Amino acid sequence: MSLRVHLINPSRVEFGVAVITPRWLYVLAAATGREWGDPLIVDETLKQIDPESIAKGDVVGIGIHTGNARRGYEIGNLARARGAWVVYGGIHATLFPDEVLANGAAHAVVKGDGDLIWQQVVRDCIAGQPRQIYDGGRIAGDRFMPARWDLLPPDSYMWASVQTVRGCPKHCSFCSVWRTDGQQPRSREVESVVGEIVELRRRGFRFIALADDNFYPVPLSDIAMARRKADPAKLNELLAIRQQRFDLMKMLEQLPKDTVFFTQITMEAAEDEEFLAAMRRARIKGALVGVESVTSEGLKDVYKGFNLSGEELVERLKKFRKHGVHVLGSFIFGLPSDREQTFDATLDLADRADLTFAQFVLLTPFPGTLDFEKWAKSQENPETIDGVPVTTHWLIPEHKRPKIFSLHPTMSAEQIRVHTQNVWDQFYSWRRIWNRSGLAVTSVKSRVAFVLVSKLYRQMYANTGIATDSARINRSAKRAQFLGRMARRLFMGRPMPELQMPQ
Ligand code: B12
Ligand code: SF4
Repeated sequence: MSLRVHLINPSRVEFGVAVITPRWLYVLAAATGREWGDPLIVDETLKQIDPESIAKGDVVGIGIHTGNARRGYEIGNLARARGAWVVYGGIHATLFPDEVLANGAAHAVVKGDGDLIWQQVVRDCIAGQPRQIYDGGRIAGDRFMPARWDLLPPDSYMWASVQTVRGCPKHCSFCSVWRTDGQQPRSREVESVVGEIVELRRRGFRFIALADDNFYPVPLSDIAMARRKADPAKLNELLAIRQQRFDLMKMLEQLPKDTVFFTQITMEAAEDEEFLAAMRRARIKGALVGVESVTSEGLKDVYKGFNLSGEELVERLKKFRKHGVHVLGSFIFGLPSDREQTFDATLDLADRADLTFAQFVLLTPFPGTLDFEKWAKSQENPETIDGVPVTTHWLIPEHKRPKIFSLHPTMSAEQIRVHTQNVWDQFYSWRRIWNRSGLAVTSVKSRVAFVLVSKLYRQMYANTGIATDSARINRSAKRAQFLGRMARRLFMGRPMPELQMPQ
C-alpha cells in the first residue's frame, strides 16, 4: 500500500461526539495537498487512534497544546515504533521544540503557522531528510488556508470552526496568544472566510464558531488614541481592520437566517453600539467574554485593567444581551486577591449580569505567559511528582497533576478546588438552568434544548477538568457522550447543496 499522511489530535478522554471541530486538522489537511491522497484524520476526542492504521514510511502529524502534550508524545512514540515519520506542531510544540524532540520521538517540529510549510515538511520526510526544526512563522491573513471540510467524518461535530482573525493587541498575564500569535491582528480575507461558511452550511452546519482570539481587535479607545497622537498611519491601519470586520458581518448577514455564530470577544465591544448592532444583524448570537474576575484587585492581578468590575461590570455584560448577544462569561479562580467570599460574589454577578453560560477555570500557569515566567522563577526548588518538577506540570501523569500551582495567600489548593466545583454545580443546577432558559429562548422545545446543552457543557468542561478522581471523570465522559449524541441533532440544519456565495 502506498504511504499515507496522518493528522492526529490527541486526547485521553473520548466522547464519541465533540462540540467544536479542531480546526487545525482540516487546515493542515488542505495544506497537505493531493499528491499523497487524502490524509487520514483522527480526532481522539471522538475516538482513540487505531495503531494498526499507521504503517512504515507514513508521515504522522500531531498537533499539541499544553493540556494534551503528554498524550501526544505517547502517540508519537507509538508511531515511530511502527516506522513512521513523526512531526509535531501546534502551540506547545511552538513553545517547546526541544522538549518535543526529547519526549515525543519526533523527527521534526514545526513552530508557528503550519499552512505554508507543511507540504515541504511532508516532502522532506518522504525523501528521508526531514530537518529537526521548521519555522512556519506568522503568516499574513490573506495567506491562511481554507479548511478541507469535505474530510469531516459524518455525525460527529455540533459546531464547525472558522477563523477570521489571528492575534490580539492586549497583553493579559495568563494568556499566551498575544505572544505566540502576536499583538498585530491578522485578518483573513472576507471572501475566504465566507466561502468556508457557505460550504459548511451546504453540508448542514448552521452553528459556526468564529475561532478567533478576539473578534473585536480594534476598540474605539485605540482609534481615539491614534487620533490624539496624530498618527495617521496607525489610524488608517486601525480603521481598515475595523472596516473589514463590518464587511465580514455584512456578508454574514446575507446567509440563511438559521445560521448562527459564536465568537470570543473582549467586553470593550459593549461600548461600541454600532459594532453590537452589526453583530446582531450578522446573527453572532453568542460570545465568550473573558470576565476573569469580579473585583478590581483581581483584574490588576491579570493585567486586565480594560475590564470593569462591580455594578459597572453587570451593566456592561447586560449590554451584550440587550443587543441579542448571549454571553459565555469566563472566570478565573485562584487569583492572589481571591478570598472565600469571591466565589459567592462571582456566582451572584453571573446571575445578575444575565449570563447565558459561564465557565470557572482554575488559574493555571500556561507556558508562554507572563504568569508562567513569574511563577517558574519563584520555584527555586520545585516540588516533583513521579520525578517530574511541577514547573513542567504538563509532563506529570494527568491524574496526579496538581490542579492549583501557586501557594495562595489565604486559601489551600483543595479549598479553591472545592469552592470552584461548587460554583459550577450551583450555576448549572436544574433550577438555575431552567430559569435561564426562560430568558434565553421561548418555546418549550427550545427550553429543553437549552437545558440539554447546559448540562452537556458542564459535563464536558467542569467534571473532566476539575474533578480529581478518575471514576468521576469517566462517569462524566459517559454522560457527555450520551448528551452529546442527543444535542448534536438539535444543532444540525437541513443541508443546502445549492447555496450560493452572498454578494
Ligand atoms: C477556538 C479555541 C477553543 C475552542 C475550540 C477548541 C477546538 N475544538 O478547536 C474552545 C472554546 C472549546 C477551547 C477550549 C480550550 N482552550 Co482553546 N483556543 C481556541 C483558539 C482561540 C483557536 C484555536 C483554533 O482553532 N485556531 C485555528 C487553527 C488553524 O490554529 P492552530 O490550532 O494554532 O493551528 C495552526 C498552528 O498552530 C499549526 N499547527 C497546529 N497543529 C499542528 C500540527 C502539525 C503537525 C503542524 C505541522 C502544524 C500544526 O498549524 C495550524 C495552521 O496554521 C486558540 C487560540 C489560538 N490562536 O490558537 C485557543 C487555545 C488553543 N486554547 C487554549 C486553552 C488554554 C483552552 C482550554 C484549556 C481553556 C480552558 N481553561 O478550559 C480549553 C481546552 C479544550 C481542550 N480540551 O482542548 C490555549 C492553549 C494554551 C496552551 N499553551 O496550550 C489557547 C492557545 C488560547 C490561550 N488563551 O492561550 N479553545
Ligand atoms: S485573554 Fe483574550 S484579550 Fe487577553 S491577550 Fe488573550 S486573547 Fe487577548
